[in-house]
Amino acid sequence: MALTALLSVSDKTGIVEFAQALHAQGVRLLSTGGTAKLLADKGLPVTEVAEITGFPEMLDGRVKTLHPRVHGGILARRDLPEHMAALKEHGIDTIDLLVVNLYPFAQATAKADCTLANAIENIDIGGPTMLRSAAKNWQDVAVIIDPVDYEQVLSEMKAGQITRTTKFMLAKKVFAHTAAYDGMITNYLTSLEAGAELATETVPAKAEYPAVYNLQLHKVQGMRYGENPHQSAAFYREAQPVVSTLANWTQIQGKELSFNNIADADAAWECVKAFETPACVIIKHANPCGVAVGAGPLEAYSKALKTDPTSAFGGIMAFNRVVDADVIEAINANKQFVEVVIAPKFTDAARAAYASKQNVRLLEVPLTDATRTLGNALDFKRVGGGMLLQSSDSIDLVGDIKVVSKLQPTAEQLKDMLFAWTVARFVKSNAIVFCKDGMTMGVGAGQMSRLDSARIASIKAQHAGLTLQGSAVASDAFFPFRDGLDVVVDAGATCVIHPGGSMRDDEVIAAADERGIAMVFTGTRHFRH
Ligand code: 93A
Repeated sequence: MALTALLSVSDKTGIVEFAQALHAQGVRLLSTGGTAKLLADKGLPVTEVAEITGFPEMLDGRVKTLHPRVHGGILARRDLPEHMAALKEHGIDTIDLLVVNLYPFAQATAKADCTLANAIENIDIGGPTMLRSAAKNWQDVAVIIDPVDYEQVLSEMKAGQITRTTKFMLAKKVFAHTAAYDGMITNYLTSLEAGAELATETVPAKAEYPAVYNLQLHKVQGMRYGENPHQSAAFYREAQPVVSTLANWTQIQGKELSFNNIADADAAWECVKAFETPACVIIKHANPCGVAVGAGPLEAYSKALKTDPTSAFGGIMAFNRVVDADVIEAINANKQFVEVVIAPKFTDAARAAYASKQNVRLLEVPLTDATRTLGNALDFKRVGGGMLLQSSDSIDLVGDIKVVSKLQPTAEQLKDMLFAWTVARFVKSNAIVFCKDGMTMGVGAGQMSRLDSARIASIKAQHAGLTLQGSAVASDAFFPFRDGLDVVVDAGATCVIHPGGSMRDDEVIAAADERGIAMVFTGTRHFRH
């Protein structure tokens, strides 16, 4: 007996060609209003579902396929004589292939002017119901939710029949899809401003959270391993990553990116984007170990490397300007081994200069002055059994900075302090960053005590042979006591920038005056974990 397929799709991509191929194989076509019309217009013999249910589509299409003649035909177990007898008794035909995709809820709610009423109308009821029926009865019904599967199903049908393996795969896809679809609806509804459900006029969803309920991720690559070799991993990209974020990369050279490569490349890229002037950032284990600005990328690189050449070995480097061969030649001349270099563009000469090091991964990420300050609106952090969500740490340099010391900083000091403050935002807490002349001189990162970060930063500067005399220091949060301040002044700092706001601000300001340094409060804190 001829097989029957029911086709009911909102995304009509490829449906005509698929239906034509089914028809060519002698499959009987059943379909709903819009889909049926499209197929009939193309000259295909198609029966409307309304004809077999004996009911017209009603309630503005809310009830089209919710009928025993549809669900009986899908859900009946072909191996149970009593099921087949029940179908016969009620004059129901089996449905062997179901092709459904759902009302486009994500697209509808992504529109800024989407009303709650409009969102509600885009909640598909009949589609998921059929999908679930067919996926439950996967042994007897092949169910296609994704147009990419049309081809495989067709070729298997041509070869004889759709395999069990494929039918099971298709069923799993359905439950994953309907679960995600319901999740999306839940996220949307819970993201509405309180009371929105009572309002009748346009109710935009909470502007800050669209990225969550519209977050569509696509697997880009599996990885050999995760953060460590015993962990499995993959990279997923958003359907439409914000311009100028790392995920827009084009890899122009090098081995496949690893989990840690991508994490560090992101840290490098976000940090280098924070600078307007030509800058270079070198990252190791998610922390900057050298950041500098210069007249051009070459000078920025040479300065950044000086901060901590030891740590820079095997690092990940980012530039916010086109990289030319002179930079690559300098990297080669320094015998600096790097894992990844990221830039808005590499010139042909730069590529040629790196051609002998095919293992080094070169990534181009589009960047313009206009897109420099754009980034992800939201930040996620996985915790046991849940997820923390926050708006991203502001990209603004500082709010209102306030000089709190008796000594006024010079223009030069102010420049160095603001540079240090920008870097500190990208250093894991507790962060202490010494800078001078547009380069980092010592970075203390990720310590449980600010005092230790201060000590480590000055020790690292010593090891690199740098003098901290006359340097500026940024601290990502306030000094709780004067001891940390004393450490950085002892090391040579003459001006310090930090948020302020401690109970002992008076003690810390008095210490700055006693030591004769300039001190500036930013009023904003930049913890990073
Ligand atoms: O409004 S529904 O929730 N009620 C239904 O009974 C129903 N049956 C199919 N939505 C329903 N559908 C959906 O209609 C399908 O999931 C598909 O997205 C869409 C196809 O409609 P048309 O063929 O008229 O374009």
